[in-house]
Amino acid sequence: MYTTELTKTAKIENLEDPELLEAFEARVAADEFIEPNDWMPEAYRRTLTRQISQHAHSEIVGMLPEGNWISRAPSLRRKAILLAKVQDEAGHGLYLYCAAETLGTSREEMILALHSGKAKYSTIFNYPTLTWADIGAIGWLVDGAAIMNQVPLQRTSYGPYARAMVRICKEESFHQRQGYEIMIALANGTAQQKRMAQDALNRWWWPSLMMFGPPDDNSPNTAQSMRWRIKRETNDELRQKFVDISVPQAEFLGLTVPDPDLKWNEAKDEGRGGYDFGAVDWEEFYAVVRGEGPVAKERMKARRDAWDDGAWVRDAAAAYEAKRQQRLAA
Ligand code: BYC
Repeated sequence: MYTTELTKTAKIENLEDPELLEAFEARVAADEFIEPNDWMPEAYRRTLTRQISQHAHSEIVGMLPEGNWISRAPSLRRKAILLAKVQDEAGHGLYLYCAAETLGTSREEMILALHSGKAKYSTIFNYPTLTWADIGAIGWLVDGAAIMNQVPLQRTSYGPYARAMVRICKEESFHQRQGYEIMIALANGTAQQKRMAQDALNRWWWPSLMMFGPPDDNSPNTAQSMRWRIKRETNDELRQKFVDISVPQAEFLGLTVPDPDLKWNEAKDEGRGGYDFGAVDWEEFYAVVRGEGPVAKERMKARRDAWDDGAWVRDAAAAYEAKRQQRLAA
């Protein structure tokens, strides 16, 4: 079981002005957006900073597995599309860092927290992209899981985060389609291409289910985040929806979901039906969260090197701004 900073600060909440807290909770309950200058409980600020910065880090680290394939995409068309997608992820990271900054933590602090291993990023990006089919599977499943998680975040209670999510979701939806289209081409291609597609599905299926986070009964943050409408659906609810949507998509491709326990259950979800699915390997999830994923070291090295290599650009921009201010003051 995780202990988090949030649980530690839960006690501090009691020290906060009860009237302010009550007014805040009433606004959240009325589905009003909380804005940067509004009063908010420290634990709300802290959990949002944690979640939004982790989300921003995921977008930026998420560029790496795909960036790897830009030079090897099988055609000019595929290359142009992949370039645009990777560029979109950079944009998502930037909107999210901006949203997180409105809570009072600087971008530099957030990035240093990532580089020191203090801040997390999505487990999914600690798996390698071995073949071109992985780029299809990432678009289809990883972006598909991301959309499932992010559509409800357009209604999250913190205004800047909700607004950033609107544009991100539009772009993620295009990403998901481009991935599925790669899978369609491979699944309808030669026997070897179809095997590649199946192999990618086998490798990305379970890690994609892990993206939604631990099961609700072992998720220390979900209950409070649902109360404060930071999260609008729980980890397990979203995971179930993802399985229900993705299984027919795999069937359409003529591929097999690598889960022998997968079974349609008519009675599930208050009679609407849904899939029962096998047990996720949570030991693997926690190991990857601890930084033991297959390519975790490589990913962090790439991020730290990019930060170091870009130091001259930050210095030049800061020097330019200082000069501009001097000129304005003169
Ligand atoms: N990976 O109490 P819980 C993308 C951590 S990128 C790593 O359920 P919470 C894309 C969690 O942080 C997708 N860590 O937490 C980009 C917590 O640890 P701490 C990224 C995980 O926050 C490029 C602990 O486990 N999307 O879309 O209520 C290309 C307990 O968990 C993970 C977002 O970030 C994980 N998978 O719920 C393609 C969406 N899961 O910090 C695609 C926004 C859990 O307390 N984030 N942990 O020590 C969220 O919706 C929520 O933060 C989560 C977790 C559902 C992820």
